[in-house]
Amino acid sequence: MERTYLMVKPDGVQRSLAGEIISRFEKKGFKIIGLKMLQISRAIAEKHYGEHAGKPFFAGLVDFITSGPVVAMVLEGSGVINAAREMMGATNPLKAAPGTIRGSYGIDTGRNIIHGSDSPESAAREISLFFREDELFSYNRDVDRWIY
Ligand code: RTP
Ligand code: MG
Repeated sequence: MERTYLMVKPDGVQRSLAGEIISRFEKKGFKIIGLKMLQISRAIAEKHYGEHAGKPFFAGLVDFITSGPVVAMVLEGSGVINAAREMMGATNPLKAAPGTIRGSYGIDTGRNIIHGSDSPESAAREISLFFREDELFSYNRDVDRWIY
């Protein structure tokens, strides 16, 4: 089964949106296999957002993502990487479709509430950056026969 890394950013935690966001993915049918709150160090933030190093918004992005606790999770399910990106909406919340997470709750690109892996390669990299193997759970849900 496909896996993705999702993270409620510091603004989402401050705005009490963590539960609402987790709930959307649970109701969709995706399985939570890892979940925790943490505050990201600058070193980990710079690794996580390494593809953006050198861009004008990089320093501000690292400042922001390390500014408070985040809620990190790993979700499992068929097509979950792209489906989660669709449910998040466009990077700029003003361009994100109404009903998406960013479209529903955000305004500013630098305060866009949630992160999600954008490819199988980044999902694998980000999952291993934030979760140890023994923090990821393998379990069966009876409801899966009503989802798949
Ligand atoms: P994310 O990685 O956080 O899930 O967001 P994303 O894929 O939708 O967007 P990405 O291009 O990877 O950018 C990472 C984060 O950097 C901030 N950003 N600011 N000012 C700007 O032009 C700009 N562009 C990107 C956003 O907070 C974005 O989520
Ligand atoms: Mg990205």
